[in-house]
Amino acid sequence: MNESIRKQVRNGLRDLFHLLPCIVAVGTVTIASAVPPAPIVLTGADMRPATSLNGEWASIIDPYFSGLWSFHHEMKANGYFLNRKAQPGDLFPTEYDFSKAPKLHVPGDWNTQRESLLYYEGPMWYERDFTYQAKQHTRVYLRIGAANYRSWFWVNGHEVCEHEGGYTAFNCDVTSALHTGANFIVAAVDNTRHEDDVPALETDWWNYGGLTREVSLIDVPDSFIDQYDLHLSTNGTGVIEGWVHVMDAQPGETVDVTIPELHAKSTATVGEEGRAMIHFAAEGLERWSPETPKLYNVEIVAGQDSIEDLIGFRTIETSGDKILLNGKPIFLRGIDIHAEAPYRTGRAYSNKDADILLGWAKELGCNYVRLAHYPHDETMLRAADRMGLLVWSENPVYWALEFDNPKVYAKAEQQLDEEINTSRNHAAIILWSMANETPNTAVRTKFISALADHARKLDPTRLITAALLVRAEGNTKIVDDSLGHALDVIGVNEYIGWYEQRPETADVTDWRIAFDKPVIASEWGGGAKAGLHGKLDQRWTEEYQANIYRHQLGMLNRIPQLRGTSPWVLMDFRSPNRPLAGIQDEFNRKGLISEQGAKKEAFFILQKAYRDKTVGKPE
Ligand code: GCB
Repeated sequence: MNESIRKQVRNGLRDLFHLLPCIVAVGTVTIASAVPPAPIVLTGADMRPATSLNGEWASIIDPYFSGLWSFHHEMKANGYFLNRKAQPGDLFPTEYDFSKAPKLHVPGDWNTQRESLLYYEGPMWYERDFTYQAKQHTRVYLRIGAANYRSWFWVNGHEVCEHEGGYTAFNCDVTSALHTGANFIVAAVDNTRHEDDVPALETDWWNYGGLTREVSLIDVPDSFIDQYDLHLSTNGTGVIEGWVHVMDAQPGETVDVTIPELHAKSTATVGEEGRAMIHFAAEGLERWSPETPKLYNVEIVAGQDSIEDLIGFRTIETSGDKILLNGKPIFLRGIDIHAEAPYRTGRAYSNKDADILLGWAKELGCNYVRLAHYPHDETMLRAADRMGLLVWSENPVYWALEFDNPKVYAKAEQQLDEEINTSRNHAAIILWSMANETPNTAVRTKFISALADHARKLDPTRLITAALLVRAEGNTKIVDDSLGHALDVIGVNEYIGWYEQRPETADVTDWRIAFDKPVIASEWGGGAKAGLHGKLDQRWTEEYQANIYRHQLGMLNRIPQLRGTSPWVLMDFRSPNRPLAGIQDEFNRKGLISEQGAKKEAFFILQKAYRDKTVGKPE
């Protein structure tokens, strides 16, 4: 291997894979490899009948990237993607055997499944056998709920897709790679961090690697409904509008959208781009809201394909500095949440995880949650729809990225596309957040403003936000980050009493906000170890944290445009930035609840404020 290629391999094969599928010259051998088709984004795919591939997968750890190297250079003896079994008389040794390899559970990060993998960052190989019965006129998609961060998939030795981005679902066409009978699938997932990734090198959460969300096979007819958007129009009462896109639609094909409970039906013809525009009156519709999270069974039929989704209908707008839900001003009583699994720790993925996390938010008295700092999975969104929790959903543009790099922009935009097109029918989601705490520079503002424009084009029905850093002059907090111009709702993060000054400083802090727009106090708080008690001024005690909450809550009511708040954070979560032994032990301790479910004193302070509605303007 020559030195330059060696270096690229060390860098996670990043550039190498971007050069491929072009021709790669290695010594005297020149090999051409074909690119698999790009994965597609499906709306409502979690509602389709599916063959689950969850369960135990064989795993091979590959810290030197040998398996990926072999794949791209046809040194197939070590090409794990082939899932080769050693044969008598082989002229080369086969130095791996998935059937004897240790197992990893899918879904699930690898870090919390095996002690030796807690800190592992690099490629991991996965393999699973399954049987399949081929059907005529059917396409089969391999649905990956999320794979952090880069991933490659092979079915029976054929590469079926590659993907980048650790928090969004994608779907790979595996139709031609499958056959009736015994099949196998191999995946390589690499969570190596890079400066030009989204997020980049540093985050304040654990870089959990692996097939972290569900994996399944979905059958669809040759022509099928891939994406749709159905929402309540703000221009009329009870009018449902939107569109349904049919992949490879026949000319003149019609689409039916029916809501049986309302006896409402719309039939529309697919236009040139495969889209049928929907617009119909749904008399007697009960609007979705936190108090009445009404969901309707909606049936969509196009040719041989049909899908049934559970959708709530509501409107969301701003008017001056107000947020209007269903036309009425609302105050968002919220909490920030990471996708950290309660009790067992690791990346959250199940209905049970979602029910516990969002159940705690309800117990706090929330009507809203900020799902930080990346798109959470469908189980969280479905639970939020069901429980009546409004959602802030976030693209993983976090802290400092290479904002001047067009490739980084493309990665951020791709993840935003996947997030919106997967989740666009959740009534719970009212805010698309473009970013968290990014430096106020011209190049950053251009980057995130372009993302905001893109999000508006994809989905003009929701509000665009971002969590901004706040600057200070004495005891005045100033919100004038130029990115505010690109947002509908301004999120502000500050940590008075923790990273700056004392909790009491909040009592004498005032705010100057340069935008006539609603403001959400999107982060504030401080750390406490559950069960550690002491004086009010003793850091890490529950008393210190509770004191921050008391003073912050008093201050928030003096922000005239405040329309919501979500302190940091519901539950303690793993972060390598938090090594303080005996207190943090690699957990960010700003949770109101420990990862083992112990509620800290501050939980009850916030609960009382939310229940008594002493924070925020009366609704
Ligand atoms: C922040 C970040 C959040 C961190 C938090 C902290 O400002 O947005 O991701 O975890 O502060 O605990 O420092």
